Amino acid sequence: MKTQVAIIGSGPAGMLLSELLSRHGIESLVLERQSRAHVASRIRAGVLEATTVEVLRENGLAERMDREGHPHDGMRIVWAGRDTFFIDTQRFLGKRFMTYGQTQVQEDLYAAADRRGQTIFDESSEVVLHGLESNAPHVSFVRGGEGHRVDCEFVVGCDGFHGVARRSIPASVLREFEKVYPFGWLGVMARVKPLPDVTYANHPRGFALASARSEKLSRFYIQVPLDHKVEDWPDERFWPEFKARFPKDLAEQIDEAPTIEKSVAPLRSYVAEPMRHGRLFLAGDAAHIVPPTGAKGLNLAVSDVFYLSRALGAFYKTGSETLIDGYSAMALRRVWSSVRTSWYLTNLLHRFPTASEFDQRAQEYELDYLKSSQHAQAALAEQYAGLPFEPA
Ligand code: FAS
Ligand code: PHB
Repeated sequence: MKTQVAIIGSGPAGMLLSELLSRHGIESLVLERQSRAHVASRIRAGVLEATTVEVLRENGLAERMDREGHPHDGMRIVWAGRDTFFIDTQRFLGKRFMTYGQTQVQEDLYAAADRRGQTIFDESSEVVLHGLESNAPHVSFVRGGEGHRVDCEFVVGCDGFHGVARRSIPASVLREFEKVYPFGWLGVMARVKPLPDVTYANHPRGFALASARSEKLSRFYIQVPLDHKVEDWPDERFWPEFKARFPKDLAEQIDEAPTIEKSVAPLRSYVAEPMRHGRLFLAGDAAHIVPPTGAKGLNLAVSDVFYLSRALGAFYKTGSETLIDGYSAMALRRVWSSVRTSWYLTNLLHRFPTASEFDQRAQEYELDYLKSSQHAQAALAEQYAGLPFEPA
């Protein structure tokens, strides 16, 4: 088989990339390890930055999002059961963000791929990348018990943190930066009305987050110790603990119902540099992971893909390699900005088991400063709503 761009992974990065490339008239082929049903069933992110919303709208991918998604003027921070303030992205920046599930984004991307006849080889195993330092790379894989080969001009690793692409970059070239946090998040989905705002809580009992999927479906999270599993958190334990971490006036607004999904995820910050090696590019979780506190993971996948599709579009249209040569540095400027913001919010809002009294005091005075300073709130609002893309 031949194609111009071989994409590894059919998550949001891979599927959005195939869409944007097709709009540049560039042919691609997607290789995915899992079944389509498995990929479509994953429950993950829920906040779309203003820039992500723009990319989806400008590429005809936002009809359902605009119908079912919920725009927000900002997000709320509450802490220690007393103080509360609103990071008003609309007032500071004239920008709103959207709550709309990654699960729905994935479905919309698959539907668009079907409409344009995109080639997606699900359940492909033993994917191996070859000739990345040549001008004629190829990808081998096994599907339906048979070996296959795809000759291409570029390979893009959209295969997530545990994928094969990043591991195909020589260790002598790759630089990795990592920070692992001493706690995880328990996430649940429940058919109850959401709070009015996406609300982050810092409480002596630990972090909690109330978010939304629709008027009748909420996504809730609490910080849990690293060794906790879903089994440790039956509903009868989750609901009182979750509500205990919010001020009384908000806790009273939280209805209870049987949870319909429950998962525990560890938290880490991770960046791999460079995001390009020869004819291989990395995009999305293949290159970076952020703690979900800043709601950046999915949005970084979108910004990587926006930059890369623009760069490949210029290459195929004019032969210029300027943007593909500059892709890694440009993508990493936004990646590190989001990585820092996610790290900052994780430190601000969680209770660290090893925190000293000094650490705790410093955290509380940072919250006091954020509550009292419009400048500090504007800076956080700018990061949370999503920085503008850099011009080509
Ligand atoms: P993905 O991991 O989504 O997709 C990679 C794809 O590549 C997968 O389908 C995988 O099957 C495939 N693949 C892997 N190896 C392969 C191989 N060798 N061959 C072929 N295919 C291969 N972000 C937020 O903003 N907010 C959140 O609340 C949030 N919660 C999360 C919860 C969990 C449990 C996880 C894991 C992530 C969460 N994230 C969250 C981050 C998440 O949304 C990612 O940022 C987003 O899925 C990134 O998309 P991709 O880069 O496409 O990677
Ligand atoms: C979500 O809606 O799933 C969500 C919202 C905000 C976050 C993380 C997850 O920071």
